[in-house]
Amino acid sequence: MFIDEVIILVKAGDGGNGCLAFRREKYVPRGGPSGGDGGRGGDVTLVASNHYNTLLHLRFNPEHKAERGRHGEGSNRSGREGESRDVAVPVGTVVYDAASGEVLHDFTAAGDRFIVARGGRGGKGNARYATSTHQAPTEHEDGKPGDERKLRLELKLLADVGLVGFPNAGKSTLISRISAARPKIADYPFTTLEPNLGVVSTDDLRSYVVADIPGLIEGAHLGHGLGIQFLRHIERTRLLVHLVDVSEMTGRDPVSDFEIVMRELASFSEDLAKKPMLVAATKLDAAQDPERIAALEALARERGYEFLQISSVTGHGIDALKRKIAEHILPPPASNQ
Ligand SMILES: Nc1nc2c(ncn2[C@@H]2O[C@H](COP(=O)(O)OP(=O)(O)OP(=O)(O)O)[C@@H](O)[C@H]2O)c(=O)[nH]1
Ligand SMILES: [Mg+2]
Repeated sequence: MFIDEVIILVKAGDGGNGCLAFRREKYVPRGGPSGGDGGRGGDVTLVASNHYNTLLHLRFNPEHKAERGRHGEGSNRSGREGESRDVAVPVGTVVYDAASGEVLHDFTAAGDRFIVARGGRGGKGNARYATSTHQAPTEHEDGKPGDERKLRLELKLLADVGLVGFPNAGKSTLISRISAARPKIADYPFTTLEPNLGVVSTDDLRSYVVADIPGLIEGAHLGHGLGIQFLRHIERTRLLVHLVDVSEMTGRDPVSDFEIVMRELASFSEDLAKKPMLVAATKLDAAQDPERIAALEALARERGYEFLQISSVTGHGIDALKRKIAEHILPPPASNQ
């Protein structure tokens, strides 16, 4: 249903050319053929990695080339092999040939490798063609070109982070602020009728997926409001961000909003209620009464949750929230790739 997709071009290294040469040495008249073979070109290999959970890094970087093989040289020296190139993709990526639509590979486990473009063979040098009756061969071969192909990569997105809260708490506004998702936003409850997913990129070009789901109200587990059915979309997330509107516009108490949503989560599933969670007070720009915020903060901290204050309108606290989320769910930066 939610699919991340990217087209990339992969080009393996060409093989190096075989060399045409004859031995030339003092006191050795008419030395034999001595042209070395060209080196093989490098391969391009896709490797499944847990360090990525979207294809965003490839969108910025759609071309991947491996090095060509070196040409052969005289004195029977073969050319060096071209260096191969690994390209990391998230586990769950399906690789298609973009031209034919054929499925080439389905990555299911970290560390899985699949060669998508093979390097060209190096050409033979003239030394290879020598026989007893053909002692001064001038034949030599050019290297073969490396494979080049366009691939379409597809990844079914699973949300890493779920946004929960009352209707109108500002969930859709937040996801539109931190990702390219453009869900409908309006000043009435139940604007969001179906989950939206957004890919959020961090400063170091990593990314995670956030799900915005319809708001919860008291009795949601009994079928009130839009019902609790959408919570299954966030059952497998690693972190919840609980948004609580602290502006006076709600006419309600943020502490009781918070407790109602927590009760609904627990009625749906104990696991969901026990998931790691950040609590974010929203609409700071429209909140007049610091007491309301302080009361919510005290409750959140008492329950062991980190507490942040944001405004999606002014941008206040948004970067801090993005960083906090990344700290919770992303592994430390990969040392290579
Ligand atoms: N002043 C102010 N208004 C905000 C802020 N964030 C959201 N809003 C407004 O609050 C209203 C509801 O925002 P949504 O993002 O649609 O809320 P939601 O939580 O997705 O609501 P549902 O989809 O109905 O559950 C909209 O009118 C937004 O413009 C904020 O930081 N400050
Ligand atoms: Mg919404």
